[in-house]
Amino acid sequence: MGFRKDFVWGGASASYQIEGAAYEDGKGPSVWDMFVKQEGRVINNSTGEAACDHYHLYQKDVDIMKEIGYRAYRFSISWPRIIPEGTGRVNEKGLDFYDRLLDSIIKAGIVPYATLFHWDYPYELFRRGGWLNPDSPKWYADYAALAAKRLGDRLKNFITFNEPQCFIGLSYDRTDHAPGIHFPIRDTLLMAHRVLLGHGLGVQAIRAAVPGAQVGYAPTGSAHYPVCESGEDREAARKAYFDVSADNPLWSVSLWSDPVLLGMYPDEAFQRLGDKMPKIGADDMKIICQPLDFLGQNIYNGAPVKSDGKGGYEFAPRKEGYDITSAKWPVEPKALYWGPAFLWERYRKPVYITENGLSCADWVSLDGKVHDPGRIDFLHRYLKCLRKAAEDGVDIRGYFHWCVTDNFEWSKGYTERFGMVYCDFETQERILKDSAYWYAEVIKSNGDNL
Ligand code: GCO
Repeated sequence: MGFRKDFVWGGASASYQIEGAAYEDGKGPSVWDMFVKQEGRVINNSTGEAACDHYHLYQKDVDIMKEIGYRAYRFSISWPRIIPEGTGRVNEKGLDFYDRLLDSIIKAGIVPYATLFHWDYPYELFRRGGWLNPDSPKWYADYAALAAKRLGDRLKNFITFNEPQCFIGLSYDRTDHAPGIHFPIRDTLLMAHRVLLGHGLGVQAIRAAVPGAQVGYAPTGSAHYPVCESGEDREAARKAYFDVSADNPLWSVSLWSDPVLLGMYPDEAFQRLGDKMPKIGADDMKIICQPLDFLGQNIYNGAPVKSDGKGGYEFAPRKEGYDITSAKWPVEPKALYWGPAFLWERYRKPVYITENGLSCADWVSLDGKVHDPGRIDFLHRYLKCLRKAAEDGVDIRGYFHWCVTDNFEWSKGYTERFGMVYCDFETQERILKDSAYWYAEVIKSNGDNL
């Protein structure tokens, strides 16, 4: 049994976190370029202006991916690098970069998966109201059309959005991420609706430009799991996973995925949010719910849930001193069993884990190597759970480890190392960590060695 023979093993990254070259070759500013200039927004006031200098060192990175044996690589395209003002004028030099990158990935025998939007929103569009502007879905679709037309001769796998929960919730509700301005929930829900419309129009644009394209979506969410696998707790965990909480509705899985995959908002959204929900136009749900080829899901953790005995759910306390990563996120391997299982049950779409991983306090040892036994153990546990889900009938197609190289971790700057490859941000030297050699063996055996 185990994973499918054609299982897609790879790693993921995002443009602003690795590319650097923030002001080179005609790239326009993104909200992140402007956000990092504000004192105190990012730890140590770090920026992604240079990051991993992947813009210049991409060949080195692709060589590393080849050495690890990646079958696929998920990267993101920077919208303002190819359309500096977000709409209109095209920056050929920006497109040339993605041409070079794609050629190099394909030459290495790796299949490219491109995320069209991983948070570096064009600053000029932000100044025009961003996702509150009624034209914003069309701006996105025009950008998607350009990227698909220009790169679609080699690029066949597209992901419309990465973690809308974050680029709306963390950006416009909690303000930890760019542009970092708080809006009332009524407005953030309207932004969400426009993002969803952008997704639908974007899918149409990609399909029109690239016949046979495989198109998916990559939301996130904590994947809750039952304390006992028995009926009641299981039902409770499912409820918890797909709930829309009144305090933090933008973090919901169903609010963002039901419209896309089922053509409707979950009932809980209307129950909890009432008239704060956006007005839905006659054709909106039809536009939003385009046929998709796969559901990408970013899963890092989850929480134990049990039945409250009244048909509802409650979170079960974790033991004192439970396992955590450097980012203080809980270690919860079961999330990679129950997350895909619940998603498959509800949406019946092939699932890709588009991100999973952890940050560790990695450094270069006296022997010149980077030893990260914690990462190996973490991934080993998680991947065993994912394999079990596949064996139990969940249609799991692939797994992208987050991340290839250590990089700019948003408001945490360079203080969190998520990579399988160590990056010295002063010298730009890369060193494969022990986990990279371990992952190479996992890929070689298609996960049978786990
Ligand atoms: C995320 C982002 C990544 C993060 C990673 C670790 O999707 O949240 O896609 O950019 O770096 O999740 O926090």
